[in-house]
Amino acid sequence: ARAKTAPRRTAAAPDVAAPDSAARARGLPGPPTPGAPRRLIADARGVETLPGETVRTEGDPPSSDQSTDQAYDGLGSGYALFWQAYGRDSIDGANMPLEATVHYGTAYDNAFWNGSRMVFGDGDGEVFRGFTGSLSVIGHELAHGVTERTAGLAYQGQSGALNEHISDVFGALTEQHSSDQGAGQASWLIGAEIFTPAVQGRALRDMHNPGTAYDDDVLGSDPQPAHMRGYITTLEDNGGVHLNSGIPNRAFTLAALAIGGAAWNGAGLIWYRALTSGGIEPDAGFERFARATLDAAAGLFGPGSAEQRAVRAGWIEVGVLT
Ligand code: ASN
Ligand code: ZN
Repeated sequence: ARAKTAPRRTAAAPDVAAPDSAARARGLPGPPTPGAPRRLIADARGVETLPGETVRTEGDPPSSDQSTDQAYDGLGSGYALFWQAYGRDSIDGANMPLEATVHYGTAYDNAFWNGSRMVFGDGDGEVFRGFTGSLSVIGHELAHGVTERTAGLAYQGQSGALNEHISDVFGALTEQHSSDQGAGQASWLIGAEIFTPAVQGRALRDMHNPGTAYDDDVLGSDPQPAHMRGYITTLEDNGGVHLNSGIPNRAFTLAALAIGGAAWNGAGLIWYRALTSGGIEPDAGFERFARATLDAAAGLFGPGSAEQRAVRAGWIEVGVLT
């Protein structure tokens, strides 16, 4: 079934006026143009100081640096998902510039959203390669910005695991959307590209089969649970936000696969509406969010629709709803 309210919009004609050249010279983006991203990539050149030096802005040709270009292209793909699938114009819905810093720190084994920009390390070369090498990771970090500007899910405990889950959802969907992949062909892997061959790992996380992405003996990390009975109570990782996200992650993939087609149009649209329709408070837990997805599915596809039933079945399967 099709969504009752088609959120897709076509991009507006590009602004005829070229971005102000003085602003461009300072590395600032041109004026807002709905439907077109304004990307700024900076290079920290191996230190942990932000933002770093601006090296590529919107419309610039490819640079000579792979990480810079991966970030630029990846932000373009993330922007395209939110605009084309949901009609959302950037992180804030108002064409906010998409800012990223690459080559952050030395052998830095992570990527993050700092409240205003996405930041990517190069990895240590032993376990991790550069974090810009994975489109699902770039989409994950961009989505942290969207969550912050919408539901504002607090990064602790269940709301924090939901925050992580939302980033995995739109990270995976960024990759699927950019390669026009159906739910059935999707890998559901987050960060499949960033382990070195020395590591026995397929990815950072497997959304469909949580806890199976890598061997925990190698990296010394607890596996993700796939059901509420495995919910992990810990003081580490803000209360296990990167672990317990496995539970809603699996609910999402089950719903997406049952609905079929391109996941950004079905389950992704339902999740986007649940996140942004105003019913989710910053301290929301799994059950509250699950009910918001049922409401969103009913609003988009109708109460009792196959889509709504698929969403409910997903949450029941992982023990969040009964
Ligand atoms: N890569 C992690 C994330 O984006 C960094 C963090 O824990 N904030 O979730
Ligand atoms: Zn995250």
